[in-house]
Amino acid sequence: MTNEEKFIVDLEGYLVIKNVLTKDEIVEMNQIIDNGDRNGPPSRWGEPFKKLIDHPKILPYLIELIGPSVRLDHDYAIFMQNGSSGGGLHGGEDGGRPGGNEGDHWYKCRDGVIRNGLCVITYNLAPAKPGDGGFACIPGSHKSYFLRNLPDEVRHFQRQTHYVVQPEVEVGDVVFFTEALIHGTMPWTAENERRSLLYKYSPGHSAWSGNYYNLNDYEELTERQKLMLAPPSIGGRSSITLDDNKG
Ligand SMILES: O=C(O)CCC(=O)C(=O)O
Repeated sequence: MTNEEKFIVDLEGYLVIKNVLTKDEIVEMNQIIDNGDRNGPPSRWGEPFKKLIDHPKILPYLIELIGPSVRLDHDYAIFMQNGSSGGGLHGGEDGGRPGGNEGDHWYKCRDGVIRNGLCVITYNLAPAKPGDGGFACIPGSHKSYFLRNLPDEVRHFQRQTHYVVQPEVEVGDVVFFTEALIHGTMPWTAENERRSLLYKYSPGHSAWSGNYYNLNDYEELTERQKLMLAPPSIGGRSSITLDDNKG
């Protein structure tokens, strides 16, 4: 992760990482999706999807932004057709709503070290051009003290404002965002289907999802993948490292 990328994550709460997936990876995953039933978490759709658990180009970001105990909390796919309606803006440290309980949504930076609660890595298997819809967010809102002041009509995309953005992505790009950021899904207007795979990570001591991974659901896992799929705990965890052969 470069110094500039760290600057952008601190400033805006999200980051577009270009060209993470190769053409071969994209073709293979799209073929599996074309021929498959699209049910369950994508990490169980076969080898190319399992590799995304600890993709070598993404792992350095996870370790730097969530810490060396990072674990995969849950994963799912979003498919949208032209006219799909999406979902309103949400997230933020308290959900941005009175009574919000989004306890795992937080962002902190101390002494130059960034840490987050639940974070998302979105793999894009289809492009989202300006105006297509899909992922949208309010850059910088992960540090806002006034989330509850967000008007409902903005939250539901009924009124356009300059501070809600829909980042452009090309096939193979990844969007990182912290769930402390206000974000949501705009209605999809493109002719092509939206195909996004969301792999969501938490620090090793915490969980957003109440369902933990069952290692028996996977044919073969590396030691590192086993560690990253482990349920949350404080004690008894080995650090995740960039070394392929270790945890
Ligand atoms: O990618 C998107 O459409 C947003 C997904 C979302 O709302 C979430 O991760 O909570």
